[in-house]
Amino acid sequence: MRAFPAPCRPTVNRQPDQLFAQPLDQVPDFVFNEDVARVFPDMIKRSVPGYPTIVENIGVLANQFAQPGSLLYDLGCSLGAVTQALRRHVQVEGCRVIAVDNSAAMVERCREYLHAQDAMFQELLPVEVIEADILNMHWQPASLVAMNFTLQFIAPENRLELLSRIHRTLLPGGALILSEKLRFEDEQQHALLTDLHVAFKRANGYSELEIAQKRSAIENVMLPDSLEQHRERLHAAGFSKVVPWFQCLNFASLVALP
Ligand code: GEK
Repeated sequence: MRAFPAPCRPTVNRQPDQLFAQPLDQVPDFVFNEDVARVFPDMIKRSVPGYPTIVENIGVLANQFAQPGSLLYDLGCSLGAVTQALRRHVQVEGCRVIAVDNSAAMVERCREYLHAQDAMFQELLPVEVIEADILNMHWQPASLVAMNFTLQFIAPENRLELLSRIHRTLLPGGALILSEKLRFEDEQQHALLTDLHVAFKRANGYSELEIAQKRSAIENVMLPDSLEQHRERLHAAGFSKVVPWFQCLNFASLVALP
C-alpha cells in the first residue's frame, strides 16, 4: 500500500495567524507573500469551515478517478495540502502529481515539506512543484485536476477560459474537483451564512478587528460566485455533470465530469 499513516506526516509549520491583529492605518490588498505562507496552515484552518475534511476527501475522491500512469494536477497548491492528501490516498499505479502556484513564497515552502516526506517515506507519488500562473502554463493530459479554493482568486473574465482549458486537458473518465467560497443570490441566505461564517471565525479565536481587517484586505482580491454560476460556467466549459459533494456554511466543493 502506497499511503503512509497520518501521524507520521512531517510536521507542518503551525505558527499562529496574527497578520491582522494590530490596527492598520490602511489595509493593503491581500497577497500570498512570505508572511502569509508562514502562517497559512493556521489561517486556512481557522477561516475555512470544513477545510481539513475537504482536503482529506479530495484524496479519497481522486483515488476513484485517477488512472494508471496518469497525471494529477493540484492547481493553486499553496503549501501542498491537497498534494499530500493525494499521496495518502491515491493507490493507482504510475500516477504523478504536478502542483502549481504563482506565489514564490508558497512554492518554496511547499517544496520543502514535500522533500521532507520524500526523505522519510518510500514509494510516494512523485511530485513536481512548479511556480507558474495557471492562466499561462503548459498543460498535459491528466486524469484529475484539483482546484481547492483557487478559482475565486482568478479574475472573473478569465474563469471560463481556464475551465475550458481544464476540460480539454482531462482524460475520459477523469474529473475536476473544485472547492470555492460561495455567495448566494437570495439576500437572506447570503446574510445568514455570512454571519455564521463570522461566528465560525470568532469561535476560532479571531477578534472583531482581525475579522474586519481581513475582510477589507480580501474583498477586492477574492471574488466568490454562486453555485448556479459555477454550474452554468462548468457546463459552458464542456463539463457534462456537476455534483456538489460537500458544503459547510458558505464553502462548497464540487466534482465536475468531462
Ligand atoms: C490548499 N489549494 O491548501 N496561478 C497559480 N496560483 C494562483 C493563482 C494563479 N493565477 N492565483 C492564485 N493562486 C490550497 C489553498 S489558496 C486559497 C489555495 C486561500 C494561488 C495563491 O498563490 C494561493 O496559494 C492559492 O492560489 C489560493 O488546499 O488562501 O483561500
